[in-house]
Amino acid sequence: MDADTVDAVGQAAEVIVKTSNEFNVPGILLAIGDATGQPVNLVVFALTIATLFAFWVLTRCLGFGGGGGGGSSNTGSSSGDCVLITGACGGGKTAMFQTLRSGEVFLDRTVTSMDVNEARIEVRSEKLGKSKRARLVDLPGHPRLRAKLDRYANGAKAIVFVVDAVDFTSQRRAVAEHLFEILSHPAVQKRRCPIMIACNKSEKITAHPADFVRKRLEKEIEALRTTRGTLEDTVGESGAGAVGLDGAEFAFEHQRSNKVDAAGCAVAGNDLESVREFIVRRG
Ligand SMILES: Nc1nc2c(ncn2[C@@H]2O[C@H](COP(=O)(O)OP(=O)(O)O)[C@@H](O)[C@H]2O)c(=O)[nH]1
Ligand SMILES: [Mg+2]
Repeated sequence: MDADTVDAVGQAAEVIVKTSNEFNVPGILLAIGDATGQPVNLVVFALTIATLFAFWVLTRCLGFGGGGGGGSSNTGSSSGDCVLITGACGGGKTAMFQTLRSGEVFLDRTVTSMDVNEARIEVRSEKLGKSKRARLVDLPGHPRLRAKLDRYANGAKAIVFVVDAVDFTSQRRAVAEHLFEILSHPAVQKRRCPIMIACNKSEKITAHPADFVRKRLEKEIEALRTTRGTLEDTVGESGAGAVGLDGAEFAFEHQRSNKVDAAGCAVAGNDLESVREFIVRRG
């Protein structure tokens, strides 16, 4: 049970106590006890459990207590077990989400969408010989990523950052800015979310290898760090956390709160073992 549910159950217990005072519940229970031939304590116990259970089911159905789903909740999936799939538009997030969900390659059927896709699915890594149930969230690339991240980061356990490995060079600045937002996000740091840079479309001969993408992103983030450091105090007013170490050129391994790895993958051909392995290990 998560914090919201515990809270809701607490409120339910209060209602039961109040109601019992108003309606002379002890008297009614005595009558039920007499009629059923059960000791009154047992009847009270059974009724309390039934009421709490009904209340819990009700709170789940109404969407309290962590469900996310892109609704109006400002905490996203607060149960803390989300694997966020994020990155710039066109990288293949939705194709990856749908392929992981259905097990069938899902290509050329996606339309650019601002909708958040969310599903609880079983992810299997053949390499690890293990499966894990995880709640996947396809978080669309958005100029105002921060708003979406704020909504979902509090429930994130791990992040798959999808990069188009073919178009990477032309998009590298925007991709780095996007990743910077994630790395500096207070909730992402606080929750110590592991991050996988998934270099998608690797089946294409023109795709850049994961190591190249990783190193190039380190350089771009270093450049951003320098400009942002002189423009604003990112650690101060914005609430963002520090990225990298003072006095050292940026490297992902300096990111103390988040382990960052990069690996190639391709939704095409369902070559997603690196992503599945990451989710099973870290999700
Ligand atoms: N060649 C190739 N194309 C892909 C792959 N994954 C996704 N795509 C295509 O890339 C485009 C954008 O994919 P989409 O999932 O909508 O990207 P999103 O904006 O990140 O959600 C679509 O035309 C996909 O069919 C891949 O592994 N290889
Ligand atoms: Mg999409």
